[in-house]
Amino acid sequence: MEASLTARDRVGIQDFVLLDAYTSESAFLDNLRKRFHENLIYTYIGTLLVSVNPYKDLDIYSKKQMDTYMGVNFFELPPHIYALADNVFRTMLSEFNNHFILISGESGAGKTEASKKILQFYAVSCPSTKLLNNVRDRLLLSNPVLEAFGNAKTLKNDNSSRFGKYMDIQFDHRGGAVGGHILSYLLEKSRVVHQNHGERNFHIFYQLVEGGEEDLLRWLGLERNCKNYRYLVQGDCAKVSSINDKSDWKTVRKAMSVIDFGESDTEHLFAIIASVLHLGNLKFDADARGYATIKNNQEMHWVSKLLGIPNQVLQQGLTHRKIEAKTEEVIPFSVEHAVYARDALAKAIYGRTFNWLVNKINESLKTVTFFTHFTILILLFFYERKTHFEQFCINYCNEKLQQLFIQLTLKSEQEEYELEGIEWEPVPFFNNKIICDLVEEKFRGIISLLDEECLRPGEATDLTFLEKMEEKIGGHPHFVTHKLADKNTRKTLERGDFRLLHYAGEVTYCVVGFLDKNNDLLYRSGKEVMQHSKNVIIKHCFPSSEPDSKKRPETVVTQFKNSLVGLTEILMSKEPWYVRCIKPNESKQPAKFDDVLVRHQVKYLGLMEHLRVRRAGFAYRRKYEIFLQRYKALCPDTWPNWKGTPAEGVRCLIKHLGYKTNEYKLGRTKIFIRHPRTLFATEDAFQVCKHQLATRIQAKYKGY
Ligand code: AOV
Repeated sequence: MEASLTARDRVGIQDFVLLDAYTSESAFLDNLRKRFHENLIYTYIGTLLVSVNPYKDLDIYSKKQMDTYMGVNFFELPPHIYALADNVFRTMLSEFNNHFILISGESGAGKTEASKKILQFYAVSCPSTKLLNNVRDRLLLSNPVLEAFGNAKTLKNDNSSRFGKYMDIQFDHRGGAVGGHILSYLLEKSRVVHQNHGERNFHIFYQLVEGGEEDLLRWLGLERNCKNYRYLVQGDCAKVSSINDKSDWKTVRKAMSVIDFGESDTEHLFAIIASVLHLGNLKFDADARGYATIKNNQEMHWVSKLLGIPNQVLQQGLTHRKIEAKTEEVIPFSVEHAVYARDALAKAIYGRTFNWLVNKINESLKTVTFFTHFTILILLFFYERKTHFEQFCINYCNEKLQQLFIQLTLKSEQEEYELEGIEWEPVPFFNNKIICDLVEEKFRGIISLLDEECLRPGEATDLTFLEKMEEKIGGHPHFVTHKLADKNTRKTLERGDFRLLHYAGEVTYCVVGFLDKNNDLLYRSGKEVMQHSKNVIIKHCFPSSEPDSKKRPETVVTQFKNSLVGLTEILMSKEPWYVRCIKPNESKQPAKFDDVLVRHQVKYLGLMEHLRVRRAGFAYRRKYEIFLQRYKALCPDTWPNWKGTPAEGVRCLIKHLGYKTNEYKLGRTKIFIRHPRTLFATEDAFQVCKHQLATRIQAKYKGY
C-alpha cells in the first residue's frame, strides 16, 4: 500500500482495481505512465500482473529482492514478478493443485524475460538437494539451447522467439523441482529460407559459422563467412551489435553437454545445420527441355555427405517428383519447381530437427515421480498491421485463450462470492464466441473453408479461397473483404485482403500464401529421399513408417486447431495466473512511453475487460485477520489486542470508522469493499495514526 496521498499521486496506484475511474482507459493509461516514469514497471489488476518493458536494467532482480518476496503476502510489497511466482508456488504447495502462468504480449514486450525471471526465482527459492539441483540446472540450461535454434533477430526484437512454447515444471510435495517438460508449437519455419530486410535466420546458423571450431567447420565444409550462404544474408544483417555469436556458441555447446547431448548427437545435429546451409546454396539450370539440373555439384556433394544420402538418390529427389498414378511415374521438375522443392526440404529438415531437439531436452528433464506441477505458458504473439497465415493462426489462438480467460475469471469470481456467501451480481462482458465460431465452426468456419480448398490441388488458389469465404461467410459482422466493404472501408483494403474484427481490434490478412502454407507440402519423393539417410536424427525425423502420402496428412491449421483444443482442456483443469507484457515504444528505448502504442496494447490484451470483471461488485477484499492486523490501531476497542474472532474485530472496527452498509459486505472469511475511496480513507487515517504514534513514542523516549 502506498504511503500517503501525495505518494499515490506521484507513483500511481499499485492495483488497477483500486483506481477510482476504473472504467476509463485514460485513467488506466495515466496510472501506467506515472509508474513507468518512476521505474515501477509492475502493476496488478487483482492477481494479474501487468509489466511494462523498461528497456534498461533495473536493480530489482537481486538475490536480496528474491529473499524479500519469499513467503510474503501478495499485496504487502510493491508489485513484482517475484511476488506472483512466490504466490503460485505457495498456493500450489498448500492446496496441492496445478497451476499455469500465461505470459502474453506482443513481440519485444518482455515475455521471455518474464519467464526467465520466474525460473530464476524458483532456482533460488526451491529447496535444494544434489538431485534437485541437477534438474534445476537442466531447466535453466535448456533455455540457451532452445533460443539458439528457435530465436532470431527480427525488426522488433534482437532475440525474438519464433515459436510458441509452454514449459511444465514438476515438483515434489516439499516443493523441490523434480522434472520438466517443454512443448513447442508453430515454429516459424519459413525463416529458414527467407528473411525480411533487417532480420536474420535462426541464431544457431550464425553461431556455428562464427564460433564453430576450425576442425568442425572443415568437417562440415563450411567457411567462416556468413556472406557465403544464401540462407543467411537475405535480411542483409548477418552481424548484429547486440549479439555475440561467438560467445553464444560457447554457451550453447556447454549447455548441450549438461543436458545429455552425446558426441554422436551433437555431430549429427551440426551436420544437419550445415547441410541446410549447403542446400540453400544449391542452384539449378534448365536443360534443353527446360527441366531442372543441378548446377553446383560441390554443394551437392556436401549435402549428400552430411545427410548420409547417396548423391544420385538426392539429385533425383531434388529434381523429380513421383506422382501417384496406376504405375508409379516420375516427372522432372522445372527450375522453379526445383527451387520450391529445395526450400520445402530445407524447412522440413529444420522444422523436424527442432522437434527432435525439444524431445531430446524433454528426455533429459524427465522425472519418474512427481506430485504436483504447474505450467508456464508463453504465448507467441505477433501484431502487425497486415499479416499472413502464421499470424492468422496466432490470432486465432489468442481469441481462444481470451475466451478461456473470461470463462475462468468469471468462474473464479463467482466461486469466491459463493464460497463467501455473498450474492453474485452478473457482469456484462463481450463474449468473443462469435469470432471463435467464425474461425473454427465445422463446415462453414474459415478453417474448414481453407482445408476444403486445399483438397482441390491444381484448381484452387488463394483467390478462390477468398471467393469461397465471401460466398459462405460474406454476411458475418466480423468479416469483410474489398468486395464486400462499403465505400470508405474499401479504401483501406486491397483486393487480396480479408479483415477480421477480433475482440482486440481489426486485423487485415493478406490471403497470398494461405493455401501453400496450410498444405506445407513436402513432395513425396523428398520425404522418401530422407528415409535413405544415415544421419540418425534425420532417420528419426523421417521414419519410413510415416503414413503414406496417399492418405492426406492433416493440414497445418487443423493440426494447430487440434493442439489448441488439447491445450485449452489442460488449462481448464488448472488455476490460472496471468502476466501481461506491454511494450512502451517501438524504438527499444528506455524512459519513452508512447501513449498510442500502449493504449492499443491495453486494448488487445483485454486489460479493461479484465478490470471490469475483476471490479464487478467489489473492488477490494481481504481476509479478516489481515485487514484487522493492519487497521486495528484506528479503533480503541481493537487496539492494541483484539480478544475475539477476527471477523468480530473487523465488524467492530468498521462500525467505529462509520462504513456505510452499502459500501461493504462481510463474507465467511473476508471483508469485501465496494469502492476504493472507502479503503483509501481508512488507509490515509492509518498513515496519520502511524505518524502520530511514532511522534508520541519519540517524545516519550526523548530524555533517555
Ligand atoms: P518477448 O519475449 O516478449 O518478445 P523479450 O522478453 O525477448 O520479448 O524482451 C525483449 C528485450 O526487452 C529483452 O531482450 C531486454 O533487452 C528487454 N527487456 C524485457 N524485459 C525486461 C526487464 N524486465 N528488464 C530489463 N529489460 C527487459 V518475442 O520472443 O519477439 O514475442 O517473440
